[in-house]
Amino acid sequence: MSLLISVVAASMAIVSPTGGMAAQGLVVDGRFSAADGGTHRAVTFDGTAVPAGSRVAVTERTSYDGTRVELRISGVQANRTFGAHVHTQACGSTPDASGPHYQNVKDPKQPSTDPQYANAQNEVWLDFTTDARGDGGAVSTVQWSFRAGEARSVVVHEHATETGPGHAGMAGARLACVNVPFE
Ligand SMILES: [Cu+2]
Repeated sequence: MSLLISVVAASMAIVSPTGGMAAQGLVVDGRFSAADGGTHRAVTFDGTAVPAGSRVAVTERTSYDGTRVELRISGVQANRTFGAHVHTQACGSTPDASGPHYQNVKDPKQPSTDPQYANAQNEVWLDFTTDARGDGGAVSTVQWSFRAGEARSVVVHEHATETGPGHAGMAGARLACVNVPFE
């Protein structure tokens, strides 16, 4: 936690050479709780893949040239590849509550499985593979900023994100979700 905060604090000192706008950031850090209908920062729907008590941290850094999102997870299933994305809605007591993926340019056809829209430049993809301890993470950098209030969570999925026509953006079941008020 303190390390992540210091990373963001350092980034805030960076000043854009063009606009004079300082970079800004936020950190969300916590443990997954079993989805029991209560209000939690982070919930798991699969206690085998993402045990209650495992840790998650999401760091967002915004600047004049785009947005960088970092996901760190620890204590989940070891040696496994998970899909992960920024979603539009907050986490809820059911996996579907987090809504579709956030898209910079919205696909008029939802759910979006067209690679022209469902791709890692138009969405924020954070797929990761855990090590033998069950720790893993990913960084995504995109050349745009989130629309206020439209990106509200990171969802961890069953498997790596697919990219082909008709399947793009799909990553299997939603295993866990962490609330992040992206700005
Ligand atoms: Cu997703």
